[in-house]
Amino acid sequence: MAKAFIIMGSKSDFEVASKAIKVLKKFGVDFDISVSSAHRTPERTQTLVTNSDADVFIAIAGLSAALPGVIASFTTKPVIGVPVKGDLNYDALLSIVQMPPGIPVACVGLGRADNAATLAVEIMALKDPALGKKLQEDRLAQAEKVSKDSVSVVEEAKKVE
Ligand code: RP5
Repeated sequence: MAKAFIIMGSKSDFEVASKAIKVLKKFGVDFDISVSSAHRTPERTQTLVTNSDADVFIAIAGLSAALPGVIASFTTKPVIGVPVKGDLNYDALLSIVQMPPGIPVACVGLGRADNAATLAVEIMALKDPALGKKLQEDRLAQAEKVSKDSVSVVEEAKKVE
């Protein structure tokens, strides 16, 4: 069974991580979760990654946000980085995006752990048709919501004076 591994640089990243947890649970995807820092616990990070049987890593980190890159240095499995917003808007985002050639990580928007989880599910669905079907159903549900929202704004627009 496919599995994701959510690693966050600090417990303070949990609010962002919970968005990924919600999506993985929605799709019924198994996951491990842990706190480990690229700088504070480098050996622990290496051990977690090298001993993991996960298919995809979701790495959540703020500030210098080295965690996704460090995880990628220990595995050839896909790593999706989630930059956490801090005092500066783009520090973590640019840090995660700017990997050197040959050691890529994917990077989603600031705090967008939900998208990281959806991307992880899409990767795992390549070898899992049942999961692929769930993704298609989810896309359909999103499209239906847009249609409903469109009908409702037409009604709302009539009330605006
Ligand atoms: C990063 O530093 C963590 O990912 C977190 O986003 C940020 C602050 O960490 P704490 O000081 O809250 O532990 O490494």
